[in-house]
Amino acid sequence: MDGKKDWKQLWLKYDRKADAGNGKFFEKVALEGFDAADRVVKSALCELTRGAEGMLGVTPKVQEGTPCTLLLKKATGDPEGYALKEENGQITLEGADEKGLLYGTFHLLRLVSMEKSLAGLQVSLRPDNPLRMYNHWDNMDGSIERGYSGESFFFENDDIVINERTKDYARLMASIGINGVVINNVNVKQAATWLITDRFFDKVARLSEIFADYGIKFFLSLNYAATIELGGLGSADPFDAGVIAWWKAKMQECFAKIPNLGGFLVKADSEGRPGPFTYGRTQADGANMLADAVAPYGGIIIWRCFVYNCMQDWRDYKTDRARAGYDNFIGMDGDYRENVILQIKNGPMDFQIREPVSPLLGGLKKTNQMLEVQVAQEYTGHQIDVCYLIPMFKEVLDFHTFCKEGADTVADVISGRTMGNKNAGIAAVINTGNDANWTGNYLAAANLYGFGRLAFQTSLSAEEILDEWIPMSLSSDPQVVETVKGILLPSRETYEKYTSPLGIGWMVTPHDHYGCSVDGYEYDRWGTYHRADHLGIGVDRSDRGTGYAQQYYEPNASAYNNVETCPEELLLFFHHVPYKYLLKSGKTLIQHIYDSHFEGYDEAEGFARAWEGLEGKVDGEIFANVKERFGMQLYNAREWRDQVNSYFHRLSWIPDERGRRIY
Ligand code: GCV
Repeated sequence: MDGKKDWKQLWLKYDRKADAGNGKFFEKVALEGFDAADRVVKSALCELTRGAEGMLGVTPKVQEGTPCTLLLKKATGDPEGYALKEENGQITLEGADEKGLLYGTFHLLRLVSMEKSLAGLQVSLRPDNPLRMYNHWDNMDGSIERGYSGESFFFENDDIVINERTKDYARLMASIGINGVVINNVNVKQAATWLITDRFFDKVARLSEIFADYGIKFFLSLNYAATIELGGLGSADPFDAGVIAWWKAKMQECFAKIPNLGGFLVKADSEGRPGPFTYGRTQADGANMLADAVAPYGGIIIWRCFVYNCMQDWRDYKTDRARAGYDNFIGMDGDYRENVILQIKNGPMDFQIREPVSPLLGGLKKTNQMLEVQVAQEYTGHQIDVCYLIPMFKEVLDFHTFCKEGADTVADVISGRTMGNKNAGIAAVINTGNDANWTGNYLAAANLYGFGRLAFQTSLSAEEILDEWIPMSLSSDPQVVETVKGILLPSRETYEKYTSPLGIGWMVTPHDHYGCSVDGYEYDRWGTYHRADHLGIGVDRSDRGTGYAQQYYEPNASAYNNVETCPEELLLFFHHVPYKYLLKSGKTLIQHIYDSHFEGYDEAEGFARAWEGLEGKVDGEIFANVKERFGMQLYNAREWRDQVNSYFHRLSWIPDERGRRIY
């Protein structure tokens, strides 16, 4: 087996599988109602051949009319939906449209890859979320903001790269149901500002065509101040007639030159990026101006809500960064154009290992919303430490916002079920780069895969996703499946245990965000404080403190407001609590901090040991890659454990009840 080739294709490696009676279904394929010349249909057929040849040794014969063993049929149904049915030795794949056909094809191949028998198969699915997007934070010089797996495969030296990986990428994305991709960083600077000009149109169009073959809409991040930087205007004021006219003409040009363009993502008035606030205008004013410019072409504007004051004084206990998203956006609920979607990070701070769900999600009742999560492991271990994030994403999706009876979970809101809207969905900051294995740590590909699958079918459990990913990516040997599940499923909680406790977050090395630095951000301008002193720790966000808890609907607001009813995993996010406070476990807060840090390290050691047991059972390169990462994770976990424990021991003077070594 060519190991390298194998690992490059991730879960689409299509190596030989047990037939399980499946080979016969791929022998004779017929199309009904679909045009074989359509680009997406072609991709589906191509994939079918590649998968059947690789996994089953069968080369499908695509023929006209029946009898056939696999009928690919156009049928009515919800957009992007499909149904699969096996009857009398024939499988019928009904696609509501070409994308449905493509997704159904990948479904079939997934089952083959998992060595499941297709006999008696019967499923009918449509995606739960209209938009299922990956956001790249790739810069045109080839670097990736918060990238932990090499450089960009879209850009280098301020130019666009198109190669074999571009198509491999599009296939991988389509196979998990991704239907939109933003290729460049939301911090749009220098050359990236020029992506919407003749300098790059040709290559951008070629790139977008590759995505079109796989039913993926192409998006770009925009520089809000392009009117100044490209247009030579003196302003980016959304009410300025010259600015409005410039964008109208620019959008006409963009949509004419980039055939598969879906719209734009905008980070404005955030972390130094320009925006409408400069001109005394609201976020809605800025978003609507752009939305009007893209509306004639069916385009959408995805506007990020990550707007906060990053020049805070740490002495100021009243200003609360957690409040900012809600405070900046709630007042304009309902003021946005129909083709604007607000993209909201899952938590009110910034992708910490544990945060409450942002109160803006569902807080907004008349505005299109998209959830933004981070698959790139910025604060969750840099794809060195293993941290399977799907359980966290599921918690967010299942959260009851209490915005509307019967349809109040975040999943309801972002799927469009709450408001009956179609411009809604979910996006993730992606964890890929040009490393041979795409994601740095091979196990981090479980997050890459899992996000797409969850976005398509929110009801899938974190474990079900692994039951797919492990056999497709590593091996279907039960020992491998069980061991890897045993590592991945608890890994988020393990990471949480040895890092910052009970929702307080941060305590990371500033800027880099890997490794422990308890006070790294404590006296800085970013609004990210733990407020620890010799008596206790935590930020008072109750009505006696910053009042953040009041941004939720009841009963969440009261639950968070009260230290007794606040979920303990978020205790320090909402309250300043004495070290001697008794938790429900009967332990004091300080003892919990000590215990969880010792436990977290021990669990990480257990993962590393378990992986050792897979030597010879998984591909050698993959084995070595993950083993090397575990070595680094253990170093990191030990530093975290000992620095956090020592810090709080020195501050509180309270000894560990179990007398373990604290420095
Ligand atoms: C793209 C955090 C990250 C930044 C990122 C920002 C954002 O602050 O550290 O690198 O910038 O979030 O989401 O815009």
